[in-house]
Amino acid sequence: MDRLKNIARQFAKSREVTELRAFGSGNINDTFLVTIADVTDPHFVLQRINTHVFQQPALVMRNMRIFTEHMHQKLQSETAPAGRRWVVPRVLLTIEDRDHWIEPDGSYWRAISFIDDSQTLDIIQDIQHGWEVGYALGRFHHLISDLDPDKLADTLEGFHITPQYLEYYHQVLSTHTPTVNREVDYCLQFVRERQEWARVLEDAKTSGKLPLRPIHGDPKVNNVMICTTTQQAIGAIDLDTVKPGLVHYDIGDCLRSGCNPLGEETKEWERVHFDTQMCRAILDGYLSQARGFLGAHDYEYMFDAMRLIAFELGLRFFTDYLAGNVYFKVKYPTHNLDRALVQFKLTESIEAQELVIRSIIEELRG
Ligand code: GN1
Ligand code: MG
Repeated sequence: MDRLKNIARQFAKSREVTELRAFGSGNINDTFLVTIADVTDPHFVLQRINTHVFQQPALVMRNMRIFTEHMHQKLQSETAPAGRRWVVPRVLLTIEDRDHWIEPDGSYWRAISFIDDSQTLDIIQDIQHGWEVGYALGRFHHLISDLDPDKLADTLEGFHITPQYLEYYHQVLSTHTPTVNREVDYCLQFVRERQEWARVLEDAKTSGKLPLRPIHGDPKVNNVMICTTTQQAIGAIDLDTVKPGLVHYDIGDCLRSGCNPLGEETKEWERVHFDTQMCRAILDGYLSQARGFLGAHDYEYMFDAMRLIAFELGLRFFTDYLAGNVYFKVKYPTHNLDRALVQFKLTESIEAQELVIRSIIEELRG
């Protein structure tokens, strides 16, 4: 704890660090909420960037600066939707004016401002929350849509490129022999049956149907800040994967996360299902902001995006279980297997409701 406080002091500058506690439920970075002796600004967020995942943390910080600057300019230059506020977290600097702090053991730390009067929720609460989560993604895409994607570095190569996750999966399978039980068998077969289709978004990208745009990369439910007074979405956090990609990765991720009422950490994987009512609310919120920049192909691939990103996350969890839990943080050895089962069940439910989901998309595109 003393060591952590000492790191926090680099960003607190002359203000005393009075409290520090673990914060949030991220699977990659370690996050802490720091309280300092400052009446107007008493908190900030301290994070250790996982450099096993983000091997070039300096690029992550550079992207974050470019992105934040763009957002602030854009917010100043246009009128916000009526009665709405949107907040972009600030990168805090150290005593030496750096955007990071490196410990003697090589660990890489950064700090960002805390958004007051707001919270994030791990599981979707109700239809209104769903609409707000969708709105947040739409607003985010709108605000970032005129940022030249070439200005952003690729901080995580292969992120959301499903065929590459499949390649890695086969590599892991060839060197690690899993103990086969009912669950593992279900997963192995699940992946086997969907391998060909898994290229769907990459093929659409290659053929020019879907363009590269700046994206968030990780717009799951608990990365949307909700104002505790108005219950409105007021920002998107976790900006490490802001980089060029397909908005479909984001749409799929937002929906696979928001339409799973049991949440991605449930142990009751056999009860997992995709809630189409929630899908309508999230898409409605999203399209209220995003209609302006989406074209016919974008709508055409929305169903595949939902199905694919749920499948892909299941594949990533399952592969990590097989590889010995080297990527995602786990609380017990079969944690990633349990998480994979949840995503595969969700994928199955999306597949079973294809017609309903497609008709929701058709109806909402207007
Ligand atoms: C990881 O660390 P966290 O929880 O924000 C992962 C996402 C997954 C998510 C699943 C860089 O995000 O892609 O969707 O877990 N981030 C990275 O909860 O791999
Ligand atoms: Mg993340």
